[in-house]
Amino acid sequence: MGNYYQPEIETMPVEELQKLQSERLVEQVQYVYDHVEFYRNRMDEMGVKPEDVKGIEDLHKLPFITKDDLRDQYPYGLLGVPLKDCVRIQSTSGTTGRRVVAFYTQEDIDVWEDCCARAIMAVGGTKDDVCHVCYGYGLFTGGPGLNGGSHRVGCLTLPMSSGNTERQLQFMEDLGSTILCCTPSYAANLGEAINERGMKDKIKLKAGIFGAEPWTEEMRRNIEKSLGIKAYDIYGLTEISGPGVSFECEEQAGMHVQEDHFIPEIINPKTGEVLPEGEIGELVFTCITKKAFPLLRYRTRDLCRLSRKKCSCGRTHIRMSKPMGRSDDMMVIKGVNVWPSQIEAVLLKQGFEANYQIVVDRIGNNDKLEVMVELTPAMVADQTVPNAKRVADLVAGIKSMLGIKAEVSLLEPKTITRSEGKAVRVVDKRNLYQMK
Ligand code: DLL
Repeated sequence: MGNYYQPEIETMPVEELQKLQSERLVEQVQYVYDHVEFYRNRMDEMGVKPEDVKGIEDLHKLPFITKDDLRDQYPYGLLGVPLKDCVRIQSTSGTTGRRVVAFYTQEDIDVWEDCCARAIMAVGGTKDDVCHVCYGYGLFTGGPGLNGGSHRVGCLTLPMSSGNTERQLQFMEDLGSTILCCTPSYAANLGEAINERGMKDKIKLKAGIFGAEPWTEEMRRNIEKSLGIKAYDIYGLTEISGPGVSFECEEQAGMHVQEDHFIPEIINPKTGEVLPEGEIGELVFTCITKKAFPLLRYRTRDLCRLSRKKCSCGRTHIRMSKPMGRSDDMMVIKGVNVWPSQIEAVLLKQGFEANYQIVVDRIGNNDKLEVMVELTPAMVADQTVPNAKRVADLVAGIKSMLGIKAEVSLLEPKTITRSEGKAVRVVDKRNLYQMK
């Protein structure tokens, strides 16, 4: 089993890294032009020839590719190799429209698992660890990706998949799980279950690798407290490979993008203009090593910022901030741009847990924002603060965050269904077509 902290790559001086990216990009552009008719047509239409791309400074000359393109090309339109050279498919969890199917050669799987192994090493994982993976297995990339990474590091891997909390806790206790991999909402649920059963001292967890959905810093603190661990963020998407496209190091201050494989850009989602480092915009990725499903300038719809600031862990790979939401998650309520994560931040700041639901409706011409949140058991026990005050504080907090008034209601603990994978927290009854 290898050492998947790869300092010769992960701490490479930025100029060398960019040289490597340029070489790989030039090769990759020629590769997709030669192997994927879709790209050849797009580039021909735009009058761009492969030889016009001489390095990363020419990336902007290439066309973007969107989720709609992937859907139009479903299933084989973007394949860069004959189907017989593919060994795996994975698929997005999308609930609307056609699913996106991504293909992998064995080498693509190796790169992906390497990235996940690096993520596990970055949180202190070694072959002495017991890595408990309760992301879903199957078409979703979470389980297979972290599972493969865990094998590469040499951890004892528990391929738990999601759900069945009793069984999760039993294995966690009996087998001494030390690293937990799941969605942050499921980590919060496991923390709740462990504390309810008074079994925290029987759990050996030290770190968690949580991603696949947005989560706030407040939620990180709550999870760290309830599980007694350090909680690290991991990001990725099926189209680009899966988890491990970027991940946090011990600094917990942004996720290092695996730049030897993926080149990130931030663009203005409305105009497509590339934005300077530090500005918030839509994240775009170009894969420079993938062969079966080679995406160039793929628009993720995730909104975040990039930072080249030196990280004290020694890694030189650029960091991305936590995605603040997706451009298509953004709701326009009473003319104001609202991301669910902003409401979550207010709830958690005021001592609530991330057990909430947001309902948006339109009565006549007026938008109505309703936030329902569970009281915590501690709040129920504490009679000194009246619920009316808790509601008033939340209404004021949301007003000050968003500038709009919400109707807030408090629910009894455990009334909102717990999620085992990605949580669904917003119900928009207006059926509007949101920002594309
Ligand atoms: O969610 C891959 C993954 C699995 C990532 C396990 C991390 C851990 P998809 O189902 O294709 O793939 O969904 C990708 O999920 O575009 C983001 O909107 C969101 N997402 C993923 N990671 C994060 C994160 C997996 N750390 C979509 N924070 C992405 C916020 C995230 N959003």
